[in-house]
Amino acid sequence: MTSTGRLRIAVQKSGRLAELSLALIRRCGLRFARDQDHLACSGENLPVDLILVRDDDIPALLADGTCDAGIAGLNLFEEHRLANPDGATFDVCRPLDFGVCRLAVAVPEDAAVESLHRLNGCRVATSYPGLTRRYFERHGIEIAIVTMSGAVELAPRLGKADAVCDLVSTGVTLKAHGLRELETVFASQAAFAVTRRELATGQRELIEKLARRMDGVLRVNGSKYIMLHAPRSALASIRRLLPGAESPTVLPLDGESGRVAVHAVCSESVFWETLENLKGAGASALLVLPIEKMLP
Ligand code: PRT
Ligand code: ZN
Repeated sequence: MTSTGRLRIAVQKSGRLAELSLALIRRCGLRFARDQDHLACSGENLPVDLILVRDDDIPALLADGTCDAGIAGLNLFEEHRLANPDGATFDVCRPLDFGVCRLAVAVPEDAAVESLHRLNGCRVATSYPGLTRRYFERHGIEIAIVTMSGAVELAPRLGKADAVCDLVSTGVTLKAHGLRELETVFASQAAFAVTRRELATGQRELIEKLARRMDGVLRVNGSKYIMLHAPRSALASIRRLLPGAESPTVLPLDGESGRVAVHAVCSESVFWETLENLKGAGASALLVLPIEKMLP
């Protein structure tokens, strides 16, 4: 807890997670203004300050209690935990469905390496020595780790390593560097984590409130509210066509005994094909609406 009693949440200042982290916090109802120095944002309607830092610093800021909570990649949280086995002083509470990537082993395209075991005795360049070591140890493969803070993809070409273990999302960067992906070492995405240091009751409650709101935001990601009219006789086939809808609401239509209105929350994407199929099954007056928030 900070001396001011305000909650401090660490988020990436700029980079892949920065905008999406702020957008999520905004959708949780926090209004904030950037401070003059652009190093923090002050919450205007809740006692929360957002501290804008490099993502690599976030696990340590939570571990030592400088910040109370934060958003960073699971790759960084787990790497920090492995590097500090006695100091697991934060809890990863929620994966957040963005910043999805994988830490993967890759080798030069023309290398005669068809399985991981062929890397026995080889050098592997990475920025994630802890995760990489754990993976190879679990597979009983001995490697020498070459730790690099960036430009890992260049290591084989520079003669520094035989393979790399680096973050991948589309795989385009690996290809551009003449590398072939072999295996996933760790599946990652952005996550919300909270310090294990002592917090005042009000602070803990505020974190829990924000975490519940994050759940509400995540639940509606990609969900849609569908409204349509249909003949009562077509209800069964229409229900089957509604993507990921649990129990639709069926309402009578005034003066039309054979027809009903159907309202449903669909947890999967609603494509044009879905709507066309619904129409084919007898539905009319179809409306698809975005859902902003949802509490169970
Ligand atoms: O300045 P700061 O230290 O805050 O940022 P950074 O440059 O260290 O990190 P940044 O913004 O690149 O990534 C932040 C987090 O985003 C990472 O810790 C991951 O959790 C997540 N993430 C998701 C990724 C990627 N996707 C990703 N593709 N992080 C990095 N990459 C890099 C990867 O290292 C490689 O260079 O993108 C390249 C590969 O991308 P593809 O699409 O070509 O496969
Ligand atoms: Zn970083």
